[in-house]
Amino acid sequence: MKLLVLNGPNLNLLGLREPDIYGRETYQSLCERIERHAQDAGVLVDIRQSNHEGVLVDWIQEAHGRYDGIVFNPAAYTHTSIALLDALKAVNLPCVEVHLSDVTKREDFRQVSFIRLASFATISGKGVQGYLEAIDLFVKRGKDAGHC
Ligand code: CA2
Repeated sequence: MKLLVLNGPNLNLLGLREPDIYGRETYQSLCERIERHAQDAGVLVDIRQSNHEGVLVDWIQEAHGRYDGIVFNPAAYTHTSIALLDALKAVNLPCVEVHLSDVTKREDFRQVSFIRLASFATISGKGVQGYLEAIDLFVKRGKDAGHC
């Protein structure tokens, strides 16, 4: 199984600002933990981050036929981007939406998620662990479907 892990704007700043909300772990450490967990689970992962909506749209489009699913933390674009929703719908790849913080307990504007509409699960408020659980969900889904 091959998964694309996508991260949206400002997540490259992890560990450098707002540790009370997003934790102390750096973006590099996040990537290392995802890679280690994926390897243990027998899953191939490519991890990418962009601050640009169009770049994320391009990567989702290019994922068609190359990946079995997308683990996606669209960051602030979660709450605004119909373009990302349309891209996910267009490629029709299974997606798990991940948020480090518990968005359900934050500002009103974070209660809307366009990405949720194209995701089979949302994991929120579990920090880096949320990405690892998203990988596990894909593995379980694959097993349930008899693919591995
Ligand atoms: O909780 C999450 O993972 C979010 O997707 C993070 C986004 C936020 O807009 C979403 O509502 C919830 C913000 C990402 C910004 O990341 C930073 C990390 C460190 C310092 C500053 C920003």
